[in-house]
Amino acid sequence: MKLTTANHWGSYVAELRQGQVDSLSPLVSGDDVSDMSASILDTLDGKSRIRRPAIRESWLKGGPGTDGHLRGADRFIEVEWDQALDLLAGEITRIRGTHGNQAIYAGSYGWASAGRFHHAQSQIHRFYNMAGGYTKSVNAYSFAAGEVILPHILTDLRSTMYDAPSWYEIAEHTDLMLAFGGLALKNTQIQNGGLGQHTARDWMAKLGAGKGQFIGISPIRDDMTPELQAEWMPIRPNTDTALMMALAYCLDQAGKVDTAFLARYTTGYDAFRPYLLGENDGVPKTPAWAAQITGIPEADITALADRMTRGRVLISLSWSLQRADHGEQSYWMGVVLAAMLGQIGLPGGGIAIGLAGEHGNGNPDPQLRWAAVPTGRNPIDSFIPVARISDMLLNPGAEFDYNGKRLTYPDIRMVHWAGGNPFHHHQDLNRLRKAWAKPETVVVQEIFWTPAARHADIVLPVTTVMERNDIAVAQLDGWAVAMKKLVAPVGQARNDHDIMADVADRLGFKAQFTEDRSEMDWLRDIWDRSRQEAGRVGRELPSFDDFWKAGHLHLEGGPETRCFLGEFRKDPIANRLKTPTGKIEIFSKTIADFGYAEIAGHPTWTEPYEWLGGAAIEQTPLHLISNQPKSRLHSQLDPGRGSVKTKIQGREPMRMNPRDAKARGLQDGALVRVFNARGSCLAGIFLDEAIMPGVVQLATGAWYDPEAPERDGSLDRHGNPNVLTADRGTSRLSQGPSAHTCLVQVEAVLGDTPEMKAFDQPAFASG
Ligand SMILES: Nc1nc2c(c(=O)[nH]1)N[C@H]1C(S)=C(S)[C@@H](COP(=O)(O)OP(=O)(O)OC[C@H]3O[C@@H](n4cnc5c(=O)[nH]c(N)nc54)[C@H](O)[C@@H]3O)O[C@H]1N2
Ligand SMILES: Nc1nc2c(c(=O)[nH]1)N[C@H]1C(S)=C(S)[C@@H](COP(=O)(O)OP(=O)(O)OC[C@H]3O[C@@H](n4cnc5c(=O)[nH]c(N)nc54)[C@H](O)[C@@H]3O)O[C@H]1N2
Ligand SMILES: [Mo]
Repeated sequence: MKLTTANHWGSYVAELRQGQVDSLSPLVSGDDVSDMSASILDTLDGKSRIRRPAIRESWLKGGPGTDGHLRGADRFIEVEWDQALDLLAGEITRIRGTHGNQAIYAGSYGWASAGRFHHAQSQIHRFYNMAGGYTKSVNAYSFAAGEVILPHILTDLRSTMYDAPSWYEIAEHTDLMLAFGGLALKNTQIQNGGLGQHTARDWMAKLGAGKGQFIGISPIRDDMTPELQAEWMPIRPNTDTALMMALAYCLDQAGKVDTAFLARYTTGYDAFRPYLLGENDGVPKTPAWAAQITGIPEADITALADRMTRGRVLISLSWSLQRADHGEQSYWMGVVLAAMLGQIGLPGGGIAIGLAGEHGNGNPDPQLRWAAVPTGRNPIDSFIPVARISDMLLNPGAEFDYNGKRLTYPDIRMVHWAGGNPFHHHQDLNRLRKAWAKPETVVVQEIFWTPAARHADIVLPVTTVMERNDIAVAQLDGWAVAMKKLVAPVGQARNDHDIMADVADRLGFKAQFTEDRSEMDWLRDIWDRSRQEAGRVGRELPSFDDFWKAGHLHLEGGPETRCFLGEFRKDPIANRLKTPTGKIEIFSKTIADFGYAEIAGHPTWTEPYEWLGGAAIEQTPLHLISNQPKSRLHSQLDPGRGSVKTKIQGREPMRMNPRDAKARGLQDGALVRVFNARGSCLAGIFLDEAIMPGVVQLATGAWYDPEAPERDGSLDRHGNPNVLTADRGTSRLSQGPSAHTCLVQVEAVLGDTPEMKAFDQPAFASG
């Protein structure tokens, strides 16, 4: 039997034999499905799977709050579902009654799985909204700094995704693209929510063969795929703002600034220009100045500025740029530079944000707004910026700044996670472990014994997409795919929805939570509402039954030119931006009035807290780029074949320039210890000229594997870069994560090395 299935990294036809999935092949034959696909089947019933509900031993024996510091070190006791859910319902009742709903943190950030209905975050948020509310999180790890600064100066981040210049449009119109942070093809393997067909590589080949010239400005050469035939301009990490300023300086000095554009569409150039020219700080932002900071030769900067004065120029900013100290600045300065060129709102020109960040960003297929599970309203207004979780847990009652507001950290007694892995995504895991020891109860719903599950008190086993029915829609690529149940749940795994429904039952609101609908009723409802939505924009979707039978749908429509901010360009009065002045804000009075010392009213260059030009290079001379992994989606399916085959001696590979390896006497394939004052991990060395000297690259996602979990600051045996990164907000404006700001040292590991155990089951005690 053949059935369709889908996930964040592709769509497939599954061949079933005797109740097992025999094989998966791409839904669109010949599709460039990623290596991640290889990991789906071998993890399904693999050794890392959670098979039964489990409770942390000290918590079960001593009650809530017992030995929180043993989270991650304690044994587990497997229990029946009824007992686990009674304990959970009892805890929710106790905490609500004693401390109020805001004492429950259920922000539950993370990617979970594709599927409109069984979306873990939607389910848990719907549940807690009905249970009286919870402390939530705002913004995403991906682009928190961008999400906060962009509405002040340009437009919301969502429209930079949905209206982004498409590959089609770039191929037609762009003469020169400056890709700050590159256009990493590896990142287009996935799309949040699902994707029908991988098209980015073909588009990049078209771009490479076309008239446009591409410059990858990045510490890593392969952030531009060879198909693009791009030039590589290696840059010291976190110094892009300085380069942009020098380019702006050259344009200004050459009289090439589009002053008519600035006058009509922007405000504040006159406040910024004295800074650019050094009139108020005595530092003109010249190419010579930027050369010192960026490591890019002065002449190359001057020549690049000159090339930018001809033809249609697109300034492209990756999301990675802003996951760095003062990450707001590269976005602000990128917008200013594009404004000075005067091409914002023209096809293939101006500014693009997040292109190639996922498959859909740049994909020219038609888009549709798909319906989702209604999550309701949260009656509690307590929230944190998403990456402030350790700060919150460590400092209840403390005040902090965020986007012009003075806020207070709530006193969290219970943490509940479904569909995310904070021991993957958060920075400074040693600090997170200390913070994580504080709540009285930690609940994690997971498929696998991930580090987050191992650090919980109540662990509830959850199904994968292959064990339930759902609908994958690729918001940005025009596909919808029926995700059909292929196999029976492994062990005692249950759907997040069913788990929450049974807890709701114990708390007295099951009927409200489920609306008395079955799984298929929900899918039909989501489909029917999407169909109405489509009707409003003149599109006709088939009935649910026809869709389900066909297994997939691809919206008709040719490649689209979206012309980001084109309407604003046509008529900046009628189509004013949502910024306070309705214009692009080169100077923002709002931001200036917040009075944060670290962020002025216009873009500035400020040294990051750690960088290759700073004092810390004495002890830690290498800049660590912990970018997105090529072989995984974050930490997902790390135990799977596609990821495991990339490991070196069972550890995460770390790429290093041969020059830096030679200086340390390191051979290709050697095991190393990577360390700084915050922590240390093991990694396997992969020598590669594609990494600029002074930079090392260790992707995120290796499951955190502390050698001595009962001790603070233990060595991670596997290679999770977040034991090294700093837990510091980008600035008080957005408090975004700054993972890409990190210096380390690397040394050879001699003698015996501890075994990596992250993929094993935890230790169990009998009940
Ligand atoms: N150093 C550093 N750190 C980073 C970044 C970086 O660049 N550098 N990038 C950051 C970014 S951009 C992001 S988005 C985050 C990603 O961080 P996360 O989104 O937290 O990472 P994932 O590994 O995708 O975690 C999803 C978890 O959900 C589980 N899961 C999947 N499906 C289901 C389901 O149906 N139900 C339940 N209950 N669980 C499910 C998976 O098994 C997995 O453990 O990481 C951030 N962290
Ligand atoms: N295969 C795969 N694809 C993914 C994901 C995944 O886990 N796996 N995750 C998805 C998610 S959640 C997100 S948010 C996006 C993230 O998309 P991005 O944020 O763009 O991804 P990264 O891989 O962190 O960074 C891209 C490149 O930016 C460069 N870079 C880092 N710091 C700097 C800097 O200071 N200056 C310059 N010029 N370049 C720099 C690095 O060389 C890096 O390879 O990717 C998505 N795509
Ligand atoms: Mo992300």
